[in-house]
Amino acid sequence: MSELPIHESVLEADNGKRQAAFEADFAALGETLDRRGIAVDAIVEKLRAFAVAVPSWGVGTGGTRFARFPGPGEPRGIMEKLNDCAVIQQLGRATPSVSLHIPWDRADPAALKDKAASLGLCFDAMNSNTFQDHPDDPRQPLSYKFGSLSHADPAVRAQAVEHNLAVAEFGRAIGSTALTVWVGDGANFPGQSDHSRSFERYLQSARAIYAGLPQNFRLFTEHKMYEPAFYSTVVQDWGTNLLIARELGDRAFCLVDLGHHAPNVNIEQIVSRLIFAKKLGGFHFNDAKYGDDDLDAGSIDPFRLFLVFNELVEAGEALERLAPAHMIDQSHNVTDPIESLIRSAGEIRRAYAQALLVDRAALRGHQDDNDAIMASECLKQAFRTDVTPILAKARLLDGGAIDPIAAYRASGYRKKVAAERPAVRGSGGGIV
Ligand SMILES: [Mn+2]
Repeated sequence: MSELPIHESVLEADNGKRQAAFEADFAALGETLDRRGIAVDAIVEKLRAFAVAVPSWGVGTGGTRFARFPGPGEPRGIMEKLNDCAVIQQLGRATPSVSLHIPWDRADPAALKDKAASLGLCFDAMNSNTFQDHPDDPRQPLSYKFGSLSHADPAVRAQAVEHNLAVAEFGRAIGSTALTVWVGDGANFPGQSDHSRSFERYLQSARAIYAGLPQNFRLFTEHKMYEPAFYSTVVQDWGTNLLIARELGDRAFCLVDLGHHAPNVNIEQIVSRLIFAKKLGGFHFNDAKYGDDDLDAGSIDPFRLFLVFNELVEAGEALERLAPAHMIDQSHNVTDPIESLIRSAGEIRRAYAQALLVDRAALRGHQDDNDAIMASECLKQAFRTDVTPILAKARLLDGGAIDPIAAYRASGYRKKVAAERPAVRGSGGGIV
């Protein structure tokens, strides 16, 4: 039944080389945590239960506004993308689901379901696309150049609504239970569009999508400060996003993409507010230095990622009721996308593990005593703890690799698929 892409012997050999050192490191960390009153095995079990979805578009090489440099062995369609996603899951054991993007991943739903099942994968939230035109789709003849859900022309809005409902229906057929909507609608110049009227039109369209969703679906709306619109964006921040989610109803939630905020914005506080409002729908994890850079999660500011998870752990039961979706949303320009996604999934779990180590009773005591230094140190102690052996243990117990990137390199997978998948010529910009 299993068609896993990496041969078991490769995994065993690589793990075998690392087993003794790993065991020693894990035991040492267990002792350290024991002195802090933390049972290491309980942390391992929580990590094993924590999954994050891989984006289908993430396994291809991304680009910038200037150029795209294709990598060897790029997947040529959704079935090959699923093979690559299976490598990430087989070695990292943190990514059992894949988030699809329509129309890029359109295929026969039954064939998709069978393929995913054979690889031990399932499908997470669906993503619609009304930020580019679809000349090959007879159902979408109108252009989104000047917007989609908020477009001035009701015919364009209707087309965009229909596309979203078709994506949800496609998702229902493959077992997905959520639709993520991000629109690039906005203006490049003051006066180009009216802030109020464009938002009202957006809401009207969003209501139509919400009303037409399958009963078991959640709707995630994603805010983004700028790009492609450079003056104003219709769903520009979490405040507007919260308005939308509240306006639509109980199954509408806000999606937080970490790269979609102004530099230095306190994202963890936004997360806290959305939990308070019971409207945190999920995340698109990535990292950024300047804008929506879509770099590997935790690669620029791991402390911020930790602080986001600190809010999630702090929320406890309130978060369990919300059950936010965890998804990666990245673009890989200079790395092997499989390696980047393995690394990101690991870093996301690392932040979660570190957040689980925070002594919450002590932290509250320091907060109530106004002891700023000790409260801050309480977080820093958890963040400074090297939880690498815990991550490895969680992977190992689920049949993964102690060092997944090393095992991937040892497998020769990229070389093998490069021979099977002819190189595609570089195209223009490739930000997704
Ligand atoms: Mn995103």
